[in-house]
Amino acid sequence: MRVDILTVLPELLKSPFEHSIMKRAQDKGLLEINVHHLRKWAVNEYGQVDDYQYGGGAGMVMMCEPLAKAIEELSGQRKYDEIIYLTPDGETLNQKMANTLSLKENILLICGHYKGIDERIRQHFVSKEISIGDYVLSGGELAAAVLVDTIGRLLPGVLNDETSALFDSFQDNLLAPPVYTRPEDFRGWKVPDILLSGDHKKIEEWRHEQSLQRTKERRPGISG
Ligand code: 6GU
Repeated sequence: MRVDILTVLPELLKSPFEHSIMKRAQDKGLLEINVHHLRKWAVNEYGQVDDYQYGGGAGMVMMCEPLAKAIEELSGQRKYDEIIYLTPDGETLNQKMANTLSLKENILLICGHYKGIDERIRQHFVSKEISIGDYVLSGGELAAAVLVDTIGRLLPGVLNDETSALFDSFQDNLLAPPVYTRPEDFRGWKVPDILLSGDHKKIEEWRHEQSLQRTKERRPGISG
């Protein structure tokens, strides 16, 4: 999968992809991430990409021209399956959306800043709008990093058996069960006996039961 990202803060999008599983995905050639500085398509020599909003009010709006030119230039190089605008008023990201997006070949992400982007870009170029939750970030970059991470780890071949996505929280609409590692007794806090029993069938039943219980308590809205 190839991901192109349009941003005015490319620096924010470096380190999230340079470690661990995202690094491995890229090293294996399964994920290609290209970050593009929107100022490359600025309207003047000062690098302007935003302007005051019509109707008045505080806060700048990202202008049509730099965004349209950037999107058109990038779209000329490849066909995007989705052009996604990261915005708090988009559809809330969940595991099902991540699963669906992980099947795409090319996606373009647009990171908004200030008051957001001119509505006409949303109407004429954007195919999907995504939020990562009901709270406000100062820009779309951290949301884009979250989106790419959640998609990237689902690409076939990225995770191995030990990190398999099959056992993630949400993969079957259930939260993950609790996990423990050595020692068996830490300050008198014991690992549940069942996990030390060696009875794999019983252990699986216990884990499933824990998942159901957690989901019921913490996500009463979703059904397992
Ligand atoms: Cl995608 N962008 C911003 N600026 N804030 C957010 C968000 C996105 N998702 C949740 N909050």
